[in-house]
Amino acid sequence: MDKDGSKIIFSGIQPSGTITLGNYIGAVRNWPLTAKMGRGIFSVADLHALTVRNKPSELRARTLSTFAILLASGVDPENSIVFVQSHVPAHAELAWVLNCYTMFGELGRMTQFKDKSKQHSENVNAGLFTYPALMAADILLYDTDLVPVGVDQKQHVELARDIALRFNGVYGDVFTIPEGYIPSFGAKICSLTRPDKKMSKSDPNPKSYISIVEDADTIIKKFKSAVTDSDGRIAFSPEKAGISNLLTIYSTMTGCTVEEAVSEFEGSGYGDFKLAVGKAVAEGLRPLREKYEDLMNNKDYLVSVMEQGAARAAKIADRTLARVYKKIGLFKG
Ligand code: AQP
Repeated sequence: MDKDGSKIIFSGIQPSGTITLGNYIGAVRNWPLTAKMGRGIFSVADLHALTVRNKPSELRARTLSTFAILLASGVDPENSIVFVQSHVPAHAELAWVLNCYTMFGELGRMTQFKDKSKQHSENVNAGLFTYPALMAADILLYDTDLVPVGVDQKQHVELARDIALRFNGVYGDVFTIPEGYIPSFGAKICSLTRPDKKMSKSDPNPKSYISIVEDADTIIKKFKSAVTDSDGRIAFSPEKAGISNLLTIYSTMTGCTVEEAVSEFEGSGYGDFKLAVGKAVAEGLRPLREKYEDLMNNKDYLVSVMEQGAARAAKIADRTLARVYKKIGLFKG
């Protein structure tokens, strides 16, 4: 809760690739909407992106472009705070403290840890394991009430709550207990090539995801090659993961219901349907893409917004960290 009683809404995104349609529908497009309920605080979570090996120049470039995408998606840096995680050292500092209040067993049960350990079996590092403690620090530093995320992050938000409750149980009401804000529809957009898996920005196969700033032709081409099934019916059901995913994308991008989309395409072939979904997405993302291109041509502006965002975020975060350090007994002369 903010000083004036308004709700605090916090979320972040890793610059581990270019923001996908999944990230956008499941999380980012809800950020400016939820920010209207109170004060939004949004971050490019670059420290989180270190759990995999990055080429330093690419990580730097992706951090800037992710920041630009957030602004192009409607996050307003006047009304909300938008910043890069590593520019506010309190995140790493509180993460260490919270590591000491997070149980080994809890971290081991995290689905994302299990999935990513399989995916990157050559580099199962301690950061990958303790990622949720850093995410808890991100959230708890700002007395966050709501965390708008996709369904894959639900478990991590729940762990942040558990950590906060455990800490408060020992030291009193230090942290606000956050709640996840998961959209009722579109919280898990699936891969275009493997519709049983979620769409991910770090997927090695670029055909599996739509980057929200790629050109219209590429977007349409990727939808044309999206994996479907062989029964030829346009229907929404668990057995038809590919078609259901495309219906979800179509309805979230056009604002119609799934039932309306199903009746609109009744009798159409898959080819026409996929083309229509591709066109709707390419058209729906056009304003965002144009704004993004403008912003990327104005790096000085982006850097100045980043600096202001970090200063505003640090003011709040440092206060919370000082409160925590005092409660746990760290000596200050
Ligand atoms: N496929 C998805 N559908 C809906 N929401 C999604 N999110 C991610 N994928 C989908 C939501 O996007 C936000 C930012 O995600 P993140 O960068 O913190 O990491 P992630 O959840 O691990 O997303 P990716 O794209 O899969 O990244 P990589 O490939 O690096 O692991 C979160 O709110 C997330 O729920």
